[in-house]
Amino acid sequence: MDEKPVRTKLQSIGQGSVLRFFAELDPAGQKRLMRQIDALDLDHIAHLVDSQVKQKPALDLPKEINPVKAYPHKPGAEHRELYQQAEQRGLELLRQGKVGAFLVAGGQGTRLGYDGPKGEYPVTPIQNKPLFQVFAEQLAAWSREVGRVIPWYIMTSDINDGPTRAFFHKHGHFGYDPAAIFIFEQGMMPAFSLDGQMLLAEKSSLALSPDGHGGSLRALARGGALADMRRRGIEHLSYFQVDNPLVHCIDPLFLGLHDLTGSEMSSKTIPKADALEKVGNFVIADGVLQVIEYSDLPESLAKQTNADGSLRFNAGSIAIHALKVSFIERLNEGGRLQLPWHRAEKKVPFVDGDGRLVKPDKPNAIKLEQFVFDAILLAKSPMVYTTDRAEEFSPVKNAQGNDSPLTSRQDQIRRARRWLETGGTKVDEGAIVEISPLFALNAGQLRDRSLPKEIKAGESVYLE
Ligand code: UD2
Repeated sequence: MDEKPVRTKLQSIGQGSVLRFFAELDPAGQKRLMRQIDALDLDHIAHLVDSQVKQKPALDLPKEINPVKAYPHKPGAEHRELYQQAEQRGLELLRQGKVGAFLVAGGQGTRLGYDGPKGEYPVTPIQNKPLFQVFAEQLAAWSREVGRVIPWYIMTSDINDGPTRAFFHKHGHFGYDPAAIFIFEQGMMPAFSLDGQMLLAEKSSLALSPDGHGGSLRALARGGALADMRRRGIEHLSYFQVDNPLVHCIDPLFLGLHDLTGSEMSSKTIPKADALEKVGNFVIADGVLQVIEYSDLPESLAKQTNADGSLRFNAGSIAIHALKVSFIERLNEGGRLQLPWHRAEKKVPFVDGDGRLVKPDKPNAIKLEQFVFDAILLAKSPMVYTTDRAEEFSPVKNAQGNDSPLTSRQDQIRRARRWLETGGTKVDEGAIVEISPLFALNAGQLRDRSLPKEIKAGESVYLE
C-alpha cells in the first residue's frame, strides 16, 4: 500500500498525526500500521469523531417505555398448539440444514484472571471442560440427533484468533468436523483521544480494540461467512455468547417460534434476579421492541413494581438470539452496517507526541462499540421468548462473587441433578454430577437413558 495517498486521506480528515513516526519505522512496522489503517472505514471514522467522540451525544431516552410481552416458557392453552408446531418446525429446519450456530468469542478471559481466549476457560464441575468443548459437544449431539452436521461459525478477534484456532487444532476440534467450523475475525476500532485523535499504542500500531459484538454482523459479511451460509443453504443463525455454559446452543422450539412468527431477529429473556441486575432490558419504547442496557434504564423505572409486587420491567436479556441470514444481509447493504455506536470513556495507554508510552490513571480516551441487540430495532416482527434461568443462564464473567466460575459450576450441578431427578434418579445433596451433552442434551433425553438409581453425597458422577 502506498503511503502518500493514505497520508493525504488521513490529513483530510484531521488524523495525519498517526503517521508521525512512520519514517522511523522498519518495513514490517510500516506495513503493520498501513494494514491497520487500510482496514478502517476512514470516512465513517471522520463522521464518528465529530458526532460521537468530540461531543457526548445526548442520550435520547424514549418518551414512553413499556414492558414487553414475551412468549411464556411453558405454553398455556392458547399457545399449546403453536409450541407443538414450533418444535416440529425447528427440528425440520435443522434436518434440512437451514440452521447454523453462531458463537461470538472475541473476548478474553482477563476478568477471570485467565490470559487467553475466554472460550478456553475450564468450567464444568468434574471434567473441567473448557467452554469451547461444552458448545462443541452440544452441537455434535444435535448434529447426531438431526442427521447432519450443523455448521458452526465462530467469531474471534485480532487479540485471540490465532490462539483460538490453535486450541481447536490441539484438541482435534473436540471431535467436531473441522469442515463445518468457520472461524473468522471481528473488526477493530481505534481508541480516540478526548479531542478526537486516533491514539497509537506503539509507534507502529494504533490503539485498537474489538468493535463490539454488534460488529459480528459486519464481520459475518466481510469474513465470508454469509457467503458460506448462502452456499450451504443456511437461513437462520442460532446466536450465543462464549461465557454461558448452560446455554442451549440449539433450541428447536425457539428456532421454530422464530420461523413461524416470521421474526427476523428473536431473543430469549429471563425474569431478572433483581431490579438492578446487570443485564439488558427488553422493553417497548415508543412502540418499538428494543433492549435498553442496565446502565441506561433509569433506576426509578427499573425498580417499578406491579400491583402484586413483581418487577414491571422484568425481561432480562441473556444475549441468546435467532437471526435470519437475509436480515443480516440487509443490515449490511450499502457496505456499512446499520447499527448505532456506543461511546465509553476508558483508560487507554498511548504513545505521546515525543514517542513516550503514557499509562493514564484516569479515563483519557473514547472507545466506540456496536451492540448486537440494537439490530432488534431494525428487524421485522421481532419476537421474545421466555426461558428458565436455572435451565439456561449462568455465565462466567467475574473471578469471584456473582456470575463466577464457582456460581456457574454450582448451577451446572443443580441443573444436572434436576434432570436426573426427572429421570427417576435420587441425587443426594452434596453429590457432584456432570452430564455430557453427548449423553443427553436436556431432561427429556436423559429420561430415555439408563440411569443410576441413586447418587450419594460425596460421590462424583460423570455421565457420558
Ligand atoms: C452482555 C450484555 C447484557 C447481558 C449480558 C448477558 C452488552 C453491552 N451487555 O453483558 O445486556 O445480555 O451480556 O450475559 O452486550 N464480544 C465479542 N466482541 C466484542 C465484545 C464482546 O465477541 O467486541 C463477546 C464476548 O466474547 C462475550 C460477549 O460478547 O461472549 C459479551 O460481552 P461482554 O462480556 O462485554 O458483555 P457483558 O457481560 O457486559
